[in-house]
Amino acid sequence: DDGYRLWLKYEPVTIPAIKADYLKYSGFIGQSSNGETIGSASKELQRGMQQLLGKSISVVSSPGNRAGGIVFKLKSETADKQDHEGYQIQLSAGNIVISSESENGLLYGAFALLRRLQMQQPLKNLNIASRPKVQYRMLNHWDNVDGTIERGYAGSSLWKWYELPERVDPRYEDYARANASLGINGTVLNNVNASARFMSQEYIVKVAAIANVMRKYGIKTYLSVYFAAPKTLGGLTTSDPLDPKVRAWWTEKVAQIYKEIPDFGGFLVKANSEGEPGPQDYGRTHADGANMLAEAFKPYDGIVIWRAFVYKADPNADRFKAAYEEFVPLDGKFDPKVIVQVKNGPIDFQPREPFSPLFGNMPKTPLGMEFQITQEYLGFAAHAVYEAPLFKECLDSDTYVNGQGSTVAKVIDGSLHGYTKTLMAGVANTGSDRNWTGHPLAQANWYAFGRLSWDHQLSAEQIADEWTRLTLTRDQKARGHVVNMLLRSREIYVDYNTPLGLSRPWMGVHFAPEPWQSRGSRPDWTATYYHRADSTGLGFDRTTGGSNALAQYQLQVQKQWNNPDKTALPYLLWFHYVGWDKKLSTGKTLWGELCTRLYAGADSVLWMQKQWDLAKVNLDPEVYTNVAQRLKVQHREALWWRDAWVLYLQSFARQPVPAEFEAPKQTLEDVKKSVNVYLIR
Ligand code: BDP
Repeated sequence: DDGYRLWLKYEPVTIPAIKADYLKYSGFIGQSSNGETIGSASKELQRGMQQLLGKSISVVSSPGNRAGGIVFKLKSETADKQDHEGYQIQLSAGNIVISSESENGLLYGAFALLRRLQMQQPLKNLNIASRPKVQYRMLNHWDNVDGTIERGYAGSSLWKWYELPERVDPRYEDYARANASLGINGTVLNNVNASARFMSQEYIVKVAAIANVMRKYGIKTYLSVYFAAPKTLGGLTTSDPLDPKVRAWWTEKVAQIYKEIPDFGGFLVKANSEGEPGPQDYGRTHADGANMLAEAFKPYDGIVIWRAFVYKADPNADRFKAAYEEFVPLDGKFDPKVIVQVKNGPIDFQPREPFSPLFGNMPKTPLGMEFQITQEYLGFAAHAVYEAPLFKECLDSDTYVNGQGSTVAKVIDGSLHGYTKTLMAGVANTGSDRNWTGHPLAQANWYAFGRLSWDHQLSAEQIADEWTRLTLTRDQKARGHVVNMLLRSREIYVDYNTPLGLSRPWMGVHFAPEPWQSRGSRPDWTATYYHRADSTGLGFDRTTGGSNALAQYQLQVQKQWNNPDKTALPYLLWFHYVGWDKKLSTGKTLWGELCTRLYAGADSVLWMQKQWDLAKVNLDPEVYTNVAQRLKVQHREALWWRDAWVLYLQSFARQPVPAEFEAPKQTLEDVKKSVNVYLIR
């Protein structure tokens, strides 16, 4: 198994009674309306049933009173937009009936049915009704024109710009199928650090060729835009959003795009962030910039997604506070076509972050969630880290803005503030590698993101079990081992990588440990800025005595985190500077607890290897070996991380490694040398 088929493997049904049951509905597929997306739904059912049951099924356009098939039923639309994409699957008059108000819904219903059949679940009393909790469920690709992917670890870009539009790689369709099977309905094709080239007619027709494939699977295509494009591409003297010529340029540009892509999704914008141009270059606000673009979309369905990932290079500022400070004053000032997209945490996709204080604090502006699926800070494609627990931890966090139970999930699904638009985006981890994601287990993260964007109430465990069943093995015991390992993997990673609320100990490429890195092109691009280790202690004081970032949260949240004695240990160093000898709730000192976690984390990778081995007989040999080898890399690197932290922090704490652990065999200088190798050109 080379992993190409992902979770859409449709392996033959092996339980005879179940197979007999399924065969009862294999007489025909009833598709009475015509449309591209419903056509894809029928095609997928044909493909799935053929492989699951070994029987080819024909599609009929007027099933009449026939029984013994699967029938699509398009219902008339109701006012509720979210119902629109929902579906029902029921047994009725001897058929399996999939009904929805939209073709997208029928497609999602078909995939949901196939998921069930793949899991060999009985059809008795089949009665499923599901609707998405979030309206825009999308992937963000950080793919560049030259085929590279920013923070991509699975080969090069899927999009072959130089071949397009004439040659349309068949892989685009498999990509679309995989996404549609999860309910993902949008994709941003290019990097947020965008090239203006995507706004040229040459590229618009290339994008249109991809959009033609996506459309068949209910997926809208979006582009990231370079805010200064009116200047660099359009030849204007300015890109000032209040300049009439600039506005006209964008209006014209958007019209040009819609000519080629009538269902174009919209723009994603990174502006005045990490050196990207933006409205502030002209003394304007984020709202001025976003609203100008929104105006260009007025005649169309498209939207503007404006990112809130901003921070200035100010040595005295706390980067944690930056997005809130820039965006909260703009609440209510954005055009209704704008969604502000916020990363889950206040800094940047760290292995663990508190939730972003923007959530709950912009009731008049639809805020969308940005998760990172690609493992920029989670060990690239070498480490197995199942991300659903990370996503869930954020979604389940309570902002308390409207009292207890005001979770981030309720901000995102719009129920807390009555948002008219809702969005969840994931920075994609796909690439040209045959198995799409490099690490075979990283497929689970794409899967988990998609499933949660449809229904954030699913549990991390449920999703892991489902994915494992569809992708790796149907055997219950083997599944247990794999799921167990997946569920603990993120915590294990945090333990050897950034325990107790540490963050950003990386060198430039975010791969190797470099907690000693103290010089960078800006202060907040050094490791020491974040951990603040010195001879007396460690951690970033964000209480009133420090940066007071905590004040950006509701009182109840502040109470959770403002007292170092009461702060949950996973968040301790996010909010407090703690003395080396301070006794923690575990009974150990800070130094002792750090060592314990770093050692336990690294050792636990051996435990992961064991879980994987226990499942071996029920796994495909190719997949088994691939993961087993990567787990060896992971262990080697976990030890590297452990030693780097222990030796570096020890130079401040000046204490021995607790007796129960074997002190690192190397010196700090040795570790530094081994990291420096990665910096040599
Ligand atoms: C950081 C990445 C950088 C991205 C940036 C962003 O290191 O490559 O461009 O986020 O999200 O995590 O814009």
